[in-house]
Amino acid sequence: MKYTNGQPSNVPFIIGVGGGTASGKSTVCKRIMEKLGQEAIEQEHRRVVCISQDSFYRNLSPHQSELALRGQVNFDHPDMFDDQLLLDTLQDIRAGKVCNVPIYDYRTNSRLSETHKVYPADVVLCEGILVFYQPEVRELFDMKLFVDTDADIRLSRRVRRDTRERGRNLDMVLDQYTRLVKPAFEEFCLPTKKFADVIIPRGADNTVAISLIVQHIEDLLLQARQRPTAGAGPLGERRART
Ligand code: UZR
Ligand code: MG
Repeated sequence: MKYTNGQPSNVPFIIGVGGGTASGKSTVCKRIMEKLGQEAIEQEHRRVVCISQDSFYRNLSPHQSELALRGQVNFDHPDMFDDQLLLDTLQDIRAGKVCNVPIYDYRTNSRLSETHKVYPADVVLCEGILVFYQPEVRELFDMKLFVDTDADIRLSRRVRRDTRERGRNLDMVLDQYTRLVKPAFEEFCLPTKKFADVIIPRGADNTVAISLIVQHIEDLLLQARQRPTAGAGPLGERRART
């Protein structure tokens, strides 16, 4: 939570969650949401919301789409993300606006025509492999977590996930991993670990770290409820409904 003149302000607290592919970023966020009882609440009424950098992958040209089907596009490179759209979205989130976030389809490597709405909340989690890469985006986070999971565990998870959920075959996953994913992790993602405030070893298996973060978020939510402005303005109205 931000303080202005010693008073807590209505600006949401934004937590960045970085880390290598299949390190457990999405699962860490899911566990946090579950433990805070947010998953059971309708989207519109949640006090904690989660967005993913994957939603901000750029649309590919027809030629790039063809290459992507053959595993020849480097999706782990920072240029693949629409940083401006992520930046604008985070700024809108800070301003308490309802945002439309693209929905990404990993099977076709493209954005779906529909978007999903992100409603104002007190705490926002933003997860992705390169969320700490661009300085302008990085500066918007009030807290930075880095999920640090061994490379062999990440690779085995990635193989399972990409073959089961993302329509890939084993050869393609392994080839893409050694040729593109691993070098990009070392060049672009790993160096961002130094920006983290908290490093979470073992990802979602680290229940102690998750509990500590949940405790911290609960404190933030409690402070948000005690704000003098509670009951007025968009956050107050939303809180009144929950
Ligand atoms: P996480 N990715 C795809 O596989 N297909 C796409 O269309 C877009 C992204 C992968 C991307 C990256 N790399 O490693 C991963 N590749 O999604 C990031 N190749 O997702 O953080 O959940 O692992
Ligand atoms: Mg993920």
